[in-house]
Amino acid sequence: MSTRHAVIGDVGGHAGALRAELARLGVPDEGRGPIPDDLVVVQVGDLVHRGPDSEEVVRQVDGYLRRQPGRWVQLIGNHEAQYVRPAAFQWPTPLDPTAADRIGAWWREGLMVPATVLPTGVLVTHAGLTRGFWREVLGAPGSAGEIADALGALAQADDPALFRAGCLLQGRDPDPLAGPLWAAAASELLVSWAEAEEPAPVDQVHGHSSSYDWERGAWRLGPALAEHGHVDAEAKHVTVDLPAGGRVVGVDPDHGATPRTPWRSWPAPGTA
Ligand SMILES: [Mn+2]
Repeated sequence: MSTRHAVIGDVGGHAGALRAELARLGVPDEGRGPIPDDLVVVQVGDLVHRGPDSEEVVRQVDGYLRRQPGRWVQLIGNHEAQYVRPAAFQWPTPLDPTAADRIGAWWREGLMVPATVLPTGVLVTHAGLTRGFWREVLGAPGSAGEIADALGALAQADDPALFRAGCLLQGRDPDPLAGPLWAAAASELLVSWAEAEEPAPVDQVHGHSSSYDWERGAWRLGPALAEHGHVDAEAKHVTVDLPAGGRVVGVDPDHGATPRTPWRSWPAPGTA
């Protein structure tokens, strides 16, 4: 039986929106039940904060990670990182201790990881891997598997480089070494690869931020790069084909205090 891989973007504490999407993917009991046998869910991180039900989201995902290991792949986002190391920023409504402890345990037990590779060889991280980070911090590994292994090794070593922020936290100029939990889609991630003369070593899928502003209906990219982009406004996906080769897909629907609708997970092509 072939296995579908669905990549779910940032959930932002919206349990209802998560369940609705899971139900659409075939999860029974209106999205509360087990993941079906023909489906693997990859969630890009930022499960929590913003919306009203962060604790419920964490409780449901904890059930999948504990009872159906392998059917749910959980990546760490910068909002989960708040609970696995000293907080990088102040959040006005932190998680209750049970949810915070669950996230900490996922990290310690290796149930929450910085990167995964889809069966088609596509690299998935929270914010995307910038060219600078790939080259300078990882040493330019040549394949998605080697990149994911290198990021996993940084996690094992609790290396602060993995958590390196960028302009979204520091409010300064784009940082060429912004890490895969923080890189801004337009100014740090896409610009870094668009400047390259050689093809990117991997295709990528990321959440965290979007190179298209859903609120305003406008690109955050300059016109030359936006010309290489394609927007799926129904699903809230942005695909950019890099000028020198390689594809970057953004799947962050940018939910706020209320969920942005409509939105969908990203079905990994070739795994349906
Ligand atoms: Mn994020």
